[in-house]
Amino acid sequence: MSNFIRTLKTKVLLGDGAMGTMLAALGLPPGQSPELWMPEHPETIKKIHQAYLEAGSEVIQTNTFGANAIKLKEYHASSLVREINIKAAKLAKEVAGTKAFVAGIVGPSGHFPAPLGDISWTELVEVFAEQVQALAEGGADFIFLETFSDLGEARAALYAAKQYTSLPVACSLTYTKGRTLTGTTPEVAAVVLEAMGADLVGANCSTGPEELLEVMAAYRKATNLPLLVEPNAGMPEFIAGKTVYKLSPEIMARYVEPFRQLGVNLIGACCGSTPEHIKAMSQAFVSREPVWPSPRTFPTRLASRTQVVSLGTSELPLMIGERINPTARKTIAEAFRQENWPLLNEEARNQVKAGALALDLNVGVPGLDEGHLLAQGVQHLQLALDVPLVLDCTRPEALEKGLQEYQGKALINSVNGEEGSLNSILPLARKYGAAVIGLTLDERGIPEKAEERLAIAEKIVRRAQEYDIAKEDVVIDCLVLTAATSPGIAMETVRAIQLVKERLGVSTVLGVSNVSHGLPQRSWLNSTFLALALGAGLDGAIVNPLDTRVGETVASAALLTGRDPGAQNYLVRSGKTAPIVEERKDPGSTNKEPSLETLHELIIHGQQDQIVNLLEKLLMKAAPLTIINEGIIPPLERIGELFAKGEVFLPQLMLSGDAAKKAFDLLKKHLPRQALEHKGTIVLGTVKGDVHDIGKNIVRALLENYGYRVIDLGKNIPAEEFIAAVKKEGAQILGLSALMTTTMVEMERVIKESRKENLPVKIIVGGAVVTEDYARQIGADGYGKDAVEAVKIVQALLKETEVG
Ligand code: B1M
Repeated sequence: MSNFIRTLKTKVLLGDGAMGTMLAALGLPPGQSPELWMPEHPETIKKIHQAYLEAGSEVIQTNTFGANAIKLKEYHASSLVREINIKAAKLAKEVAGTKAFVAGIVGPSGHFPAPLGDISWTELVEVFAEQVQALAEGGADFIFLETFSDLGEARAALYAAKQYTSLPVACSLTYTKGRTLTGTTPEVAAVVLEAMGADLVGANCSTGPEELLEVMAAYRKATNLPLLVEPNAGMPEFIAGKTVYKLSPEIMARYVEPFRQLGVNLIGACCGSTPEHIKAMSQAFVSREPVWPSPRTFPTRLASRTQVVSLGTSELPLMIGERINPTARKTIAEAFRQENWPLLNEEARNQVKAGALALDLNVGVPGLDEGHLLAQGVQHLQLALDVPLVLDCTRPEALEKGLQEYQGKALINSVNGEEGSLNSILPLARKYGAAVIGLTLDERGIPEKAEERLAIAEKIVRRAQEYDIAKEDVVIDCLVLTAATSPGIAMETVRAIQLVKERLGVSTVLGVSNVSHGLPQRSWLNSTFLALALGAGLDGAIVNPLDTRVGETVASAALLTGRDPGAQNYLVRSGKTAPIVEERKDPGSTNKEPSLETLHELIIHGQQDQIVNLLEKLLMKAAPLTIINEGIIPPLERIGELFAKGEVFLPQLMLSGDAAKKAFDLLKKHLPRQALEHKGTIVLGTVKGDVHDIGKNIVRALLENYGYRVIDLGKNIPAEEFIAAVKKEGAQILGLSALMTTTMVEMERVIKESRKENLPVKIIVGGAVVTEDYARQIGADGYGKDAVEAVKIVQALLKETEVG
């Protein structure tokens, strides 16, 4: 065990505060990279480390937050990664000596993993591996991954740190309203990161210490690992052109003891904090003794990016949907062949709607590339649904591809007692932080007797533990053969489950449907056998959730075996009580009524596949502009509200945006072309920093349909580009769109710059947050509340130009 971890076990350590805030105060020019500034100013960096050390910090953080190849590329300096990280670690070490530990800081790349973003797992791992190796070489005592807002990216960074260094690794995410940007809770983070091998987990940055109290309490509930917290000195506020953090050293100090009492082991501060904050915090400790939770064990926990589900003796039996499996289903095999992800998503959604709390994903179609399909399947399913996935694949190379893409804690289906299987699958489970199903078969096949199956189960558990896989992460499947060939044999499986539960105490799962293979009325046999297995202690079943008899059996057996206290689940399932959490209404399957409400639902759920079909029908009843105004805009507003309330997260927002775009792209072809009135050229775009373009595209389509020449520059457009285009195209009108309060200020800049150049152009602005007042205030010539209004304003402005 490293000295750092040993120390943490016995003493709560004090971290340091902000680097950026201090650098700005000591002369870092605005817009410059702090990491690239460092080699020329080593004494300034050391001065900051020294100030924190003197204030009481026992952990000093390297100035390397953005020192990865992707961030440095923005400054054409990606070749300097190694040099800068080594240098920064050495500088920190020189100051820290033996008085403090050096944390090798790694910040996010600025890109989300695909499909949410544009970067692959392999690229992310390469980028982080380069940085962590250099930090280790420079002498860091541990790697500190901080301010991650996406669990997928954090997983890649953690993987790189564990695989490419032998240092302990701390991993910290940033939270707003209890979730990261892409919807991860502290509980999910704890489960996933612990399984991936993190040595310390926690939260930094965020909105300040008050909110992080609850976040840290949730972490402590979910893990026995050491915890860390480093809050901002409050929410950043923009006052008189400057970013201000309002929490004083005294206020920050008040949170030190509450954090220690919650069980946090490393307490520091983030943006806006200074050595004064750290000094006040160091004086606020009543004791340095860590507060550890009383000893406890956890059930088997699986997680998606947003939720944890548990499997174990005191949990409700877990229903795992079996239907995405091409083995006996031609439609599924065909869907994989065609890579028809909408159909597979729908198959998945239907199972979840029917009560599945996890989904088995089997992509094994002979002749197809299983690794590619598993990776793609994982990407699509995890974007569309919140339930954890069970990766049903025994080919290690293919399985590895799926595990890389999975952003939660998967369940691998499966390993068995054969040496080849144990030696290839267990290391993958360890490396990628997955739980694993162990099948009770080996080189000799499936043993007949329950005792022999127990022996294989014992071997699998032991071997998993040798690979450092926790016992609770091994789930035993005692296997059932079809009752058609040997009717009595099913009871041997039931006996094996009982033995495994009694002797090994691990969780159990069972692929149930095999029992009825080749027999009529399969549902009778499946549900009866399931009831017997649940009675023997089965914890989870891989079943067809659409078979209502199966769902009813699970709910009834849960009640009868004492796993459903207060019969809460039973009452919900039997329709006697409303579900505690109301599900988002699901539009369900094919061939909807062609109504605007259906279009709303499809956009809210980001279901693109049925949109074209629906629109074709809707266009027979309503004008394209009506469908845009009444069918596309209201659901986007609704999803925006849900997003603002923290009820949906960025991935869903993106899916809805994509669905709306698809609808709009079709509708715009149907917009009637109007007679040309005053021909003119309009340069249009969404301003810098803003990637919203649906509204701008509507404005463009209407203008074009009115016969104007529109030069659409796209989104995220800097002022200079707008100005250059106006000059080049000889445009009479410049149209600016912005959707966020943070980017509408950019409009003012564009207007100022174009006025400075005396451009003979009229400027019109618009976008959700822009008001007529604001438009006037920033000197725009016109404001369009919506696209129709925008056309009218353009017409009027062009008339003015002519008159002028
Ligand atoms: Co984002 N987003 N989003 N988003 N998003 C909003 C705007 C937000 C209000 C949601 C919310 O929190 N309630 C919020 C902004 C909050 C604020 O600043 N007050 C927000 C946020 C915070 C974000 C991110 C920061 C989220 C994050 O990462 N934390 C991020 C920002 C990324 C960036 O830009 N740097 C982000 C990302 C995204 C997606 C990429 C996922 C996606 C956009 C996809 C795309 O556009 N290609 C998205 C979406 C879909 C939305 C909402 C839900 C819908 C926007 C939309 O298309 N509306 C939105 C919530 C909302 O607006 N209620 C939201 C429909 C569209 C037709 O309306 O664009 O207003 P609108 O256009 C209208 C009129 O305003 C006018 O005509 C159009 C047609 O009638 N108009 C003009 C527009 N431009 C005009 C120009 C003119 C004249 C009229 O003259 C030139």
